[in-house]
Amino acid sequence: MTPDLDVLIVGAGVAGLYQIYQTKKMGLRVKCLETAPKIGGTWYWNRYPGARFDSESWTYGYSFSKDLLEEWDWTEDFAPQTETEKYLNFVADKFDLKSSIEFNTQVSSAKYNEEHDFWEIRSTDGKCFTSRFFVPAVGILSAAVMPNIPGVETYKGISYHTHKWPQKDVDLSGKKVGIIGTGATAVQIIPEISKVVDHLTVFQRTPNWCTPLHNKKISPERMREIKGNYDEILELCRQTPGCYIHSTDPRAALEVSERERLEFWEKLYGEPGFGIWQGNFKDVLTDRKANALMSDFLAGKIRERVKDPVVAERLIPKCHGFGTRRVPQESGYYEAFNKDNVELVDINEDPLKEINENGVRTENNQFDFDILIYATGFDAITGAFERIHIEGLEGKLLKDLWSDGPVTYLGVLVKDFPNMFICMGPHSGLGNYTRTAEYSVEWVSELIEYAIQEDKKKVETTDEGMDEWTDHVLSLGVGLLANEVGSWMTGVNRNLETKQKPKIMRYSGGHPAYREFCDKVKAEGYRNVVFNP
Ligand code: NA7
Repeated sequence: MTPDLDVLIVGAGVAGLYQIYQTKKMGLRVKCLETAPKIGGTWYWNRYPGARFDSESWTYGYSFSKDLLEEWDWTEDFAPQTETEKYLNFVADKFDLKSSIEFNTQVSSAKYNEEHDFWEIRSTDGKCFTSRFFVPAVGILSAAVMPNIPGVETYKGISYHTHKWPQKDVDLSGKKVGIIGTGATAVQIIPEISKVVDHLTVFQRTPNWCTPLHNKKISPERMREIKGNYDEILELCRQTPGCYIHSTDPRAALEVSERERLEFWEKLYGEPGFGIWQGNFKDVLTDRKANALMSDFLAGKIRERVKDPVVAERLIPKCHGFGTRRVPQESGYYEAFNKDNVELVDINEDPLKEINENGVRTENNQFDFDILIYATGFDAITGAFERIHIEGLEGKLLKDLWSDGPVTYLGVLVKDFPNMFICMGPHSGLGNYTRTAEYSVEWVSELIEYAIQEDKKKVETTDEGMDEWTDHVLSLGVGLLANEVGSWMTGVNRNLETKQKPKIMRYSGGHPAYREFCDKVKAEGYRNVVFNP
């Protein structure tokens, strides 16, 4: 029995779209299943006010087509969601990718059929697709999570999770609004909606170290200049650990004078984007003393910017150092708390008791709302994979295999799940998403091409491969302060019983080293990959 398809991709986001492009280029039969009615993934779903890039727009676009680079104009250094969604549609139309996508199709299970050597992929509406190769490109931040607060289902007003923000405009003007969460999403939405709502109550459990985005418009002249420099920009991204334009400073914070240190931090604080996180002194993210000094510097900034000293203290993180959780990039976040219509409730001081039909009840107060916003994040990195029943050989489930943390070879292959090639999952080289996704898609596509050319029915890894890679990822992660702290980056979600302890979820050797490793595996005839076992 031959399968309907050569390659079935799940997810039409940044990675999935490029995987369609590559698969079509190889002349294979491809289909992509997408839950949403439109393409875009992250950039389709997260359409809340203020949603925008934290990576420079002109480093985020696809690089595989010179024409595309030439044809597309970014209008802001950190493009808003609307522009990015438009960009992805432009790409999909230009390369005729949409005709390969089945929209409104949510995958519920993927099971390897051992008799026929193909994957059977089923959707919630009862369809079944068979495919030789299965490429889940489901994203690391796509499984949204509601808070486990008692009574959450009883609220009678309007409520939205930021990830499921409606297509239509939401009129927040003159409304009493509550928002739960103060992660990167909340930090984008709060200043934006504080301009229109009658009153905004922010429920904060853990403050974050937020740094200024310093977004600005891109003039047509500057865009022309950027286009002329794309080769250099993309090469720079290739060389930096996270594929951003920012790269770690070779100096150590503890080796330079206090004056030099503070001057450098002032400079970084005044510059756009992730430079302050990705381009800081080399010891800031690994040395507790250096990290504490940097955190003190930022605490000073919060105290300067927030007028009420009590509110300022609430906004200063006390339980984790700078950069050990994802650094939210802000545009007027701290100033929002200087407004009369914005109130910060620290739920450590006044614990959140329940959500009821009118709003939120804390130990000391009842807060009634017209609209309640859940900016409560995701079951990150592995969540979207685990929401699909993925069953490999002998009934083995991916979810069970990963219950103690992910195990993979290169973040791509998993033993006993033949012909499944994960695109941008745990333990892979993550960073500036498009830059890193392009590499992963190309590596996977070459493996598919090789298997087809060599007529290898089944492609798998070995126990040795998974042990080697998983040990390597775990050893690289030791010493990075972020891996000791609970956050989505370490797979912690306090709403989920099984996700309470930090784990090393990301490859932290830097993308150049990741590429070097994967290139070498290929050059060695796909070491630790077995064909037709
Ligand atoms: P995050 O960064 O995971 O933030 C979620 C926020 O919601 C965070 O402040 C949580 O507090 C808070 N939260 C979650 N559940 C609860 C409950 N039950 N009670 C109170 N507060 C809660 O998600 P984002 O969407 O902001 O950002 C995700 C990434 O998407 C972002 O980093 C970008 O890369 C894009 P906690 O910190 O757990 O105490």
